[in-house]
Formats: sequence, structure tokens, C-alpha cells
Amino acid sequence: MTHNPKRYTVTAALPYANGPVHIGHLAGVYLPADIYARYLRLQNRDVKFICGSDEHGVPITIRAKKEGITPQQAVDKYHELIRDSFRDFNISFDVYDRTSSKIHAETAGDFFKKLHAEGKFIEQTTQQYYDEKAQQFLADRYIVGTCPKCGNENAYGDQCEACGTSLNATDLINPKSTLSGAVPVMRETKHWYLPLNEYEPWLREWIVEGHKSDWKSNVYGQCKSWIDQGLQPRAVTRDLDWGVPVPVEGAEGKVLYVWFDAPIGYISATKALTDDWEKYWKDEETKLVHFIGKDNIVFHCIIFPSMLKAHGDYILPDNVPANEFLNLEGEKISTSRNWAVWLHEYLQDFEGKADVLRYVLCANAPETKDNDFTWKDYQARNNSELLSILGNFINRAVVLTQKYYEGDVPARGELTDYDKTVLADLEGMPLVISTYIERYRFRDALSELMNLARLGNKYLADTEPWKLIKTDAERVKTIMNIALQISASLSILMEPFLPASATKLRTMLNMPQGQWADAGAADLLQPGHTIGKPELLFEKVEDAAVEAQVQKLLDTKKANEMANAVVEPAKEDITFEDFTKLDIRVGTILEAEKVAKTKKLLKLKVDTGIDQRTVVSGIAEFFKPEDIVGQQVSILVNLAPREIKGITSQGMILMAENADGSLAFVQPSKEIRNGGTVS
Ligand code: B3M
Ligand code: ZN
Repeated sequence: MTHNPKRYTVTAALPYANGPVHIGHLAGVYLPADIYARYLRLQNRDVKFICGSDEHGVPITIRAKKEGITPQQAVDKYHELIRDSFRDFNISFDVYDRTSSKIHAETAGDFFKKLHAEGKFIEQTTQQYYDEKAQQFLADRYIVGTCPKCGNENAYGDQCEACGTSLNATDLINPKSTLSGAVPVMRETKHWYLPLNEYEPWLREWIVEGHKSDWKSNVYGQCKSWIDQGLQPRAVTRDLDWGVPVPVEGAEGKVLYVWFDAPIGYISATKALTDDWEKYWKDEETKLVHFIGKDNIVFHCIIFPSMLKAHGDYILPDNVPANEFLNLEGEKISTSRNWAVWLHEYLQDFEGKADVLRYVLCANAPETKDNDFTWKDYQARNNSELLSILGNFINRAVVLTQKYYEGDVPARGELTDYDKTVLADLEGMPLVISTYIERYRFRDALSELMNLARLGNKYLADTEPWKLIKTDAERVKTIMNIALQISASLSILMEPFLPASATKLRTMLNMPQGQWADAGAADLLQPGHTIGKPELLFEKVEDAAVEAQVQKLLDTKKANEMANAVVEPAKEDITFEDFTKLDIRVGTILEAEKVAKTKKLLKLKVDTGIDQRTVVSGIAEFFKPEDIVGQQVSILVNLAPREIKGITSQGMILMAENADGSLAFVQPSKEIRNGGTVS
């Protein structure tokens, strides 16, 4: 790629419209892409930032079925939710389109037709699983069966999630259709395949030789290993009733494979955005960059480029800066387990704090390895970085300027060596940050941005204008001028990372939106320019706020445990006579106290109707003595007395155990006289 591209096409993976988006999506794809696009705009480059919802494929039909709605209703619902979340986090797409649009069906259909007409596909008839009850072929995710590797009975047709093995549907033992439960049969079906093997030499040259040094090592490594393993022809059509119809004869009832149509969605979205779309996709002087998560690497680096190459009219990606995964509080983020921080929910709990999450996710982005998001870290980064460093510096600069000069920027006098060093550091900063951004190292870029705020903070702390004002008011003018120049540069340099706060800061400084090239200058704010009123950029995140979030996750975990707990199988049969040997009565707890030096035991006095007796019960972890006095319970009265911790226990209180091990009394549903039998 030329070092000075004429324009940029920046894409962010099209999220499946089958659920809301969470912090993992934001940290992995949309935030880095947005920082990059915003930075390019500040550099006055011609850039189109493209995204949209991926509305086809099995993930959509499965979700629709689960919710009892049509696929169209499902994508309508989630497309809006996702679009709004991105808007609320100031992800600055030039277009957020959707792959169910007409223009997309045309674009993807035409793409297929051209490759078909030019003989770029192989046609092949194979045997695939068919569900006779549901009358449809079964895509991988619609078949479950026993994993031949580990014996997991719920392995999918493409992968066993228990042992991680990737499978073919035909590998499964006892396959079953998840649609109807029926045992599927084999049936012949014709499909079109892109012979990836034919592109192997070219891919090797383009990626393995050509991008060794400029692609991230995780991306390069995955591509190389795929190519080294040898590539196989890949089916680009499916037997499904949801998707872009295959637009050639003999393909009735078939649709394009979602990974064939989805990346073409980038092109159709650009078409929807501008009539001038072709130069963003066909001109060699355009730099195409795909932001994705690591699970999408093969599709964006091998399959889509091979499609583009086969087509012939399109440029190839210059880079594919894929990120690793973000975990949440030490565990993998999971939609099905609801183990996530959903973007729309975050904003309900932390109104106006989109930038805080942007900051934390960028500072801790999984750029080179999987990373962990914790609420503790969120709070610490807000309170001791955003608030104490950036917010504090800006606040001091603006407040003191208002106080000493009624908001008019003072002129600098003679500069000390310290002043000169600070101004030189300021001048060098934009290049340091932009170099990192252009190499897709957004964490480092953000950390340098904060270093500039640290520099400002330290400068004020060292020079102490609030003391000097009494003894050397002239000198204070120079100090405040320099502090304001740093603030002005910050308002430009922070825009890609913290756009809402940057806007706030510009208002405070009464400054127009600047260009990246302006930043670092010592005269961004001219003497005599009047700044606005101070406003807090950030506020403290209190313990209670993050504790509530942690509690929410604990509740989720508990709910999952309960939902997944296995119920013990039934014991061996007994006779009715066996049962009648048990003498169970209703009794009332009269007294309760902890048994000394034990954790679990309570000593109870129970009125059984027959007598008043002592029972030792292992329930102390779940009940406070004072809470259970007066409660009615079921008690087995003819259990032979036992010695427990030196106390004779006469009988046993019946308890029911929950999935998490917690206990509850088995109680009559209305009051029963003591001694009433339970049978
Ligand atoms: N929808 C997969 C995903 O969300 C897919 C990306 C398409 S990008 C063209 O992980
Ligand atoms: Zn397995």
C-alpha cells in the first residue's frame, strides 16, 4: 500500500442482529475502529466508516425460533437496539446499514452471478442431513448428537462445545434434529463451492510473504496456519429459507451462505451511503481496513479476499487489525449465560458516562491477548485516572483562568527552561499519539494522551500558581497561558477516544473543532480570547455503584447455577410398608440456639405433639435461631436417638435442598396441630 493513501474505507464487523451488543464487542471491534476513523477525520483524510447489522444465517433463525417470532421481526428488533447502542456510545459510523436491505440482496446476488457466470465456482451434489418432519435440510447448528471424541450428548453439527473439537454433522453419533427432534435422514443436495485451494498460492504470497511485518502477529499467525494446513473448497450456498436467494437457475429454495453475503454487506452499505461508492472499493489508492474480533479472522483474511480476488474489480484489505477477547470478571463473556455488560443496560445505570466505558475499554483493550474487565478496575480508572489526572488538570486550568482573569487568556512573558521543556513536550505529543494510532496500538496511544494530562498536572503542581499569585502575578500569566495551551491540545487529541468529553472541553475553552495538525501548538488560544465557564468533565464513581454491578453479576451466576443444576436420579424402589415405617409429624420449634464451637449445628427444642424434645440439626448456615422459633416443621420422630457433640438428638427435621445447596423447611401449607401425621 502506498504510504499516502488517497482515501480510507474503514469497516467494523457487522454484528449479528440476534441480540444486544456488549462490552466485548465494543472493546474488540467498534471502539478501536471508531478511534481510528475519528482520528483520520481529524487528519482531514477522506474516510468512510462502514457498518451495519448482519441479518442472515442460522444465528438469526435460531433466535427467532427461541422468541417465537419471525426472523424478520427478530432482526427488526435487534437492528434497532444495536444501532441505538452504537449511537449512544458515539460510534461515528458514516452509515449503519442492514443486510436485509434490497440494495444488499442485489449487490450480493450480482456478486454471486458474476462468479457463477465466469465459472469461478464448483458445483457439487452431496448427501446432507434432512429433517423429514420439518421438511428442511439441517444446517450445522440444527443438529445435535454425541461427540465422538468426548461423549458429550449435546455436541453441535459443527463443533462440540464441551471439548472444543470441530466436527462435521456426519461425525455425530445418534444425530437429532433440534427443529423437530426427529432423526435426520441423508438426502442429496447441490451446492456451489468456492475452490479456496486454487487461491492458496496467491494467498501465500499476499499474506505469508506480503504481510509478515505489518499485520498483527495474532492475525498473521492464524492465517499462516490455515494456509499451511491446506485449504479446501468451501460451500457458499445453503438450504435455508432465510437469506439472499441464490440468483441462478436450479437453486430454488437455496440462499447464499451468510459468510458469503455478510462481507459484501460492507460494499452494499457503502452504496447506500454514497453514489460515489466505487472509489472506496475499486481504486488502488484507497486503503481498506477491516476491524474484527479474532473469531472472524479466517473469513476476512482468507475467504472474503478470495471472493474479491475471484471477482476481480475490488481492492483487498490493507490490514485486518483483529483483537483478542475481553473477559468479564475472570470469565468468558457469554450471551446465553447472560454473562455480559450490555451496552444499553450500562447507559441506564451510568447515564452520561459513555466516555468512561470507552476509556476503560480502550485502556484495557485485548489488543495482543485476552483481557479482563472488572468493575473494580472500572472504578479505579475513572477515579484515579480520568477524574484525578485529566479532569483535575482541566478544572484547575479553567477555574484559575476565570478567577484571575475573568476568563481572558493571559499573554506569556519570558519563558523559563522548565516552560520551554513543557512546550517542547507538548509539541511532540501529536506525532507520538498518531504513530501509535496508525499502527493500531490504541492502548499505547491513549496512555500517551494521559501522559499529556499528567504533564499539565505536574506543571501546575510544580509551579503552584495559586501561591505565586500573591507574590509574582506576572509569572502566573505565563503559567496559566501554558496550562491553557495544553488544555486546548488535549481537546483535539482526546476527541477520537473521548468524543463527548472533548466536545464539553471545547465548549469550556470556547474553541472551534480543530484539526489534528493544530494540536501541539503553543498558540492555539490567543491572548485575550475569552473562555467559557468551568464544568466537571468527570465525576467520582462511588463504591455503591460498582458494588451494585458486581451484585448483578453474582445474581446472574446464581440464576445460571439454578437453571443448570442437575436433579439427582431417583433411588431404588421401596415397598409401601417400607414407607410406613417412617413416623413423620408436624411440630413447632420452641427454642433454637447455636451449638458451641460448630458452624453448622443448631440445637432445637421441638413440640411434636407427643412430647417436647431436643433435635440437633445442621442448618445453622441458613437460619438464624431467632428467625425460626415458632415455625412449624416436619419431623421424623421415630429415628433412633443419636449423640451429636455431646447432645442427644431425638429425631430429624425434614429439609428440602436447593440447587445452590441452600436449605428450606418442609412445612405444612396451613397451620396443623402439633403431632399431625405426615404421610
Ligand atoms: N456477524 C460474526 C460475528 O458477529 C459476523 C460478522 C460478519 S462481518 C462481515 O461475530
Ligand atoms: Zn466433545
